Amino acid sequence: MINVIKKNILVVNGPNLNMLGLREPEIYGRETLDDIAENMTVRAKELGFTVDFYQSNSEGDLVDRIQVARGKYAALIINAAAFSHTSVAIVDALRLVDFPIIEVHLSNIFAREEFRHHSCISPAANGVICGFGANSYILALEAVRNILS
Ligand code: CA2
Repeated sequence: MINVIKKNILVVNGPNLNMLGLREPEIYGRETLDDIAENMTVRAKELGFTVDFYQSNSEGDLVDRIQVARGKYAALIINAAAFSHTSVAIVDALRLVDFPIIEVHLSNIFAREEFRHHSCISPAANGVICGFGANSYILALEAVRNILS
C-alpha cells in the first residue's frame, strides 16, 4: 500500500470563539477568529502544511468533526474553549484519533478563575499551549512541525 504523507492540519475551535475581537480584548486580544485563520494559513504554508479551520458552538458538532478527521490529517490543534473544562465527550473523541493533538488557549487559564485551571482534554493532548493570545495557535503549528520532523 502507498504511504501517503499527510500535510493537512485540522484546527478546531469551540463555543464563542466566533465572537473574538468583539469583547474582552484585554483577555483574548483584538484579533478575530478569521484573523487567526489567515495568520495560521500563512505560517502553515511556510512550514509546508495546509490548515482546515473549523468552529462550532455545539459540543456534538465538535465531536462529529473530530470523529471524521480520523486518518485524514497530520495533526489536530484544538481550542475547545469552555468545553475544555467540562467535556468528557470531546476527550473521548480525541482518544479515537491517530495523529498528534495540541491543545491551545488564548488566555493563561491558570492565571484565571479556578474553574478554568482544569482541562478535561489535556490528558489526550501531546501538549498544551496557553497564554500567548493569537500567537498560541502559531506556536502550536511550530510544535506540530517539531513533532512530525
Ligand atoms: O483562553 C482561551 O482560549 C479559552 O479557551 C477561551 C474560552 C474560555 O472559556 C476558556 O476558559 C479559555 C472562551 C472563549 C470565549 O471567547 C470570547 C470571545 C469574545 C468575547 C467573549 C468571549
